Amino acid sequence: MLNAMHHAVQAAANALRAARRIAVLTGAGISAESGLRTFRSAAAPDLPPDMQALWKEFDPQTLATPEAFAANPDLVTRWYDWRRIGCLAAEPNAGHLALAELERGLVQSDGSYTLLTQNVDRLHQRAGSRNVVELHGTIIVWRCTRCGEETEPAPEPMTEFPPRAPCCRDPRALLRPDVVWFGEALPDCALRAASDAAESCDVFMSIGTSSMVYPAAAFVLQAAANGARTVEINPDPTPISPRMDWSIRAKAGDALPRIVELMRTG
Ligand code: BV8
Repeated sequence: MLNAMHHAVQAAANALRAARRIAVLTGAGISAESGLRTFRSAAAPDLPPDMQALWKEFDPQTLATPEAFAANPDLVTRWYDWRRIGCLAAEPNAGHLALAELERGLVQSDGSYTLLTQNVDRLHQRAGSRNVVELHGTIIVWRCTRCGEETEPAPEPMTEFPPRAPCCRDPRALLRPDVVWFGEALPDCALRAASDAAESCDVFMSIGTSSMVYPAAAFVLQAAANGARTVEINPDPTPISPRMDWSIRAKAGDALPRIVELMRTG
């Protein structure tokens, strides 16, 4: 690692080792090394043929809306089911595993840890993270558009689009992914947990997010305003980079294991 980066990693590790209360926000970037596309990266040439057009013709932000679902439930549910199968096939990477180890160490020493994620892939939970707040819901669970009943579809591609909801006889009752679309409110409990964590943490780490989606991007600034030290891990600069105590230009899968090792060894 370059000297400047090495210094930032060491300083961040020192601050995290001294912290009693740690909050972390993750975005699609921490799952990139598990093979899952980020929201704003370029279209991927290796998509299956029937998905190329979808990915090239549509900006995810125009598909991740209630209006898109109402207008074309077939297209939107096909896109989400394709992503769901990709999430189920992906494995947690070194970044996910390092965060789970960080949480175990802190909790064992009576500290508190909150992991706020914008990701819908549940890779943090599969890596062993316990206190995970899904700010934008999850693609692994779908819910009835009529009665709200939740279901976890089988780990294989759906065969009916849009999928009918098994819980309601009404033929208009469909299944939709249990995610928060643009223009939809985040769950109250998630907002409260995020705000509480931002208010009380000693260190707030923002990892793998372009910091462009709100209100998720605001929590690190709320933490800084409350006196927390702030760390960012992202290969690219983001709008919050200049305001971080340490902004580490690295992949999560490289920086996080190194930080956790330095926290352990001093
Ligand atoms: C709401 C789920 C109100 C679906 C998603 C101010 C306040 C409140 C709202 C707004 C506001 N200003 C604007 C809004 C509206 C809107 C918004 O923020 N728009 C943006 C585009 C300007 N917000 C909303 O609509 C939110 N709703 O506030 O409602 C309300 C209140 C009451 C009643 C009704 C309504 C809802 C936002 C949630 C939308 N849902 N996802 C799905 O997944 O399909 S957001 C979507 O973007 C994903 O969740 C994604 O996680 C999220 C953020 O993107 P990132 O995770 O950051 O991913 P991205 O690709 O952008 O960046 C990846 C980064 O990783 C890059 O920086 C890259 O450099 C880096 N990276 C790459 N590789 C690595 C890496 N980093 C580390 N390691 C690597 N290896």
